Amino acid sequence: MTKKRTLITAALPYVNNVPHLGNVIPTLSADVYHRFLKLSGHESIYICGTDEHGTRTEIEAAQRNMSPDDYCRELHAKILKLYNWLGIEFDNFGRTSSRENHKLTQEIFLNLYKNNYIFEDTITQLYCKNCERYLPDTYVEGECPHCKSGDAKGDQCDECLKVLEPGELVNPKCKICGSTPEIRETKHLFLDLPKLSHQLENWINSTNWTGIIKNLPLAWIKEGLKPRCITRDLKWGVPVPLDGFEDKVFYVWFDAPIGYIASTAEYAEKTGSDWKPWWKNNDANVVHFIGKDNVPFHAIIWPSMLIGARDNWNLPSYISSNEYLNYEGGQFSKSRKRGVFSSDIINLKFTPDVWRFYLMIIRPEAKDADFDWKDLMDKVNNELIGNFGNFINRTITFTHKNFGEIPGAEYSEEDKETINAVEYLLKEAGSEIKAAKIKEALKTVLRISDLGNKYFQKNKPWELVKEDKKRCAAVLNVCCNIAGTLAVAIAPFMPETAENIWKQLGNGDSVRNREWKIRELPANQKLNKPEILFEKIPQKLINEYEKQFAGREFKVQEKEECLFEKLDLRVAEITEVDDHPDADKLYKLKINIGTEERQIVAGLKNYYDKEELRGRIIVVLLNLEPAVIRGVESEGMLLAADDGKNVKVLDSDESPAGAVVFVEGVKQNKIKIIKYDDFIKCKMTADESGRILYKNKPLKTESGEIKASGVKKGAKVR
Ligand code: B3M
Ligand code: ZN
Repeated sequence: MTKKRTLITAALPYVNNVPHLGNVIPTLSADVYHRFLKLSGHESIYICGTDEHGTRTEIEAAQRNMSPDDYCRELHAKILKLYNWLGIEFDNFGRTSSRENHKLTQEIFLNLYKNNYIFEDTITQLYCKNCERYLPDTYVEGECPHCKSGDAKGDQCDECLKVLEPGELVNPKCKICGSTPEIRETKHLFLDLPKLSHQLENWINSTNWTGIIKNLPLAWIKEGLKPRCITRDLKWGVPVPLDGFEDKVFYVWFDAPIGYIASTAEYAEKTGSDWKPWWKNNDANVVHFIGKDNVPFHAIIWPSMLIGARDNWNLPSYISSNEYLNYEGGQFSKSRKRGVFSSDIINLKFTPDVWRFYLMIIRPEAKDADFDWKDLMDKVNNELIGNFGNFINRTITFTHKNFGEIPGAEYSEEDKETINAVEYLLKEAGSEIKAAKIKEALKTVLRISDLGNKYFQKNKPWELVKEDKKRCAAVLNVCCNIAGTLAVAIAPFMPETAENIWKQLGNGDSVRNREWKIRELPANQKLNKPEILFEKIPQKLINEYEKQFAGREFKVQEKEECLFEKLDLRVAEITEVDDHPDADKLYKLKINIGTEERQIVAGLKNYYDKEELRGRIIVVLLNLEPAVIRGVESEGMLLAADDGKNVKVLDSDESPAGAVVFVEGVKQNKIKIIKYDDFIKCKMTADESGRILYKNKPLKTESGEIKASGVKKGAKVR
């Protein structure tokens, strides 16, 4: 941090997605970092915005009968509102569709072109005849050619992080209609990454970075960078300023990072300042906060663009990349209504600061983390309230009652040692934030209040007040100053709480005008009325939220639709049972369906031993969209009946593996891929003898009926 100023960015949220709590991690981390830099007197600005281009926007806008611009403007405002609610303070929150971004994107492109880092080539692309459009990136899915993961997107596999070119996907499917797209040839522009590889390597080697942000680019360079296609056949995007490319626009990931610069330019315009010192001639640090799936774009492609444009652009000084946040052991899923999204949290009973606290204390720093309601309750009730809140509250309440003000003091040796220890911890927390170890820093702040509690407890001011009022005054003076220091220390993480403590301590200004230093509050400063900082979270509320966000399968009322005809249900035999390497409740099963073997993941560990499952005849849903469940591919789903207490697999002893499961009178009309959401609408329940009924008719095969023995009548099939 030798440079005078720092520009901070957080990954630009896609305008179409309501950010879930995992998406909020980089945004919030950057806010903490920014607030800290300001408290330490370092000039910094925080720049972000919405990432608006791409097919998805085009389609969603059309479906609403809106222009992409109107549609994006509306969503942009919505997303900004959610972030504001969380107390995230951007200096500018721009839009990648802005005029400024169009201009800068074309400019940077033309420089790259002039410097011979762009070339033209014909590529094969996926075209969906049914939808009459080329299918870029987010609208195809298929198998990753590298790691074989089943749900790779068109431009990247989230499992192995490899970036993909259109057409590389194995077994691609159109996500709009499910049909298999055809391959067509079109002319496109490429960024010549191989040509830039050497300069990129030198630069990466010159950084003192560690971890993924250094290792990933170096590993890719060693393997040999591939040219990157930077144009797409779409309308909504930045037009390509080159003859012969009038009907194409830039690939979203080409203009998105340039959006950081464009958003800075908007900030400069707003404030009547110049944006260039933030981005040129190495005068400023540029620090990006992102999730780890964005590392290739920020540590390889983006710096290569800036190097190749040769215009004295600042390269990133640091990239803080966080690992993934899971939701209660699985993934967040908007379509399955699983997990908490930023649009939900404003309606729940916690304050923005409580969310900020929990998200930062579990920040997936060194490894993936899990959002877990019970853990949230524990951390808030025990660490935040039991430790931090308790210290502040007992200090201010006791001092207010007995002195009404910050008492004057003569410090003992022990007092001085305590103050030094606090000072040391505060410095440590500061260094940790600077190194983007935000979760560690928050833990260090909690060590300060822990130390305060121990000091309070040891000195027993409630006895001193009767026996030695002078000593009592000194002890409470130390405690008030620790509380004041904590107000500053917690300010980047919990800004409202910080102001609240600061005010209770009798200060008239805002804590944000103060410095990252140990406090020396003036003796005789009048205290304000003490107030409880946080409310304890009751178990009942947590149970409620757990249910509310667990996903569709917990909802009782679901619109009934005849979907049975679409299900491809078959009898299968379990041939192998293994533990899922990464999840306590799951098994990895190999199943034989007569014509082939498949692998599926099943949550049966709490209900069956491996031996009970091996060789067992079961029923599987074959056309469920394949999923990767905590890193293991699952091609289908095993059906079980669940009465709330017992979970039993469906079976049919008489039927051979591969036998089709049907219901008399329902004509089969199977589709290729069925979504879980649609499957779950199809209500199947057990009767008193364990037969499985759909609309009062039993499920069966040519050889006999399907049963689930040992569940109560009404058990639901899932
Ligand atoms: N729009 C968001 C994501 O991949 C993506 C980030 C762009 S940052 C320039 O989560
Ligand atoms: Zn299609």
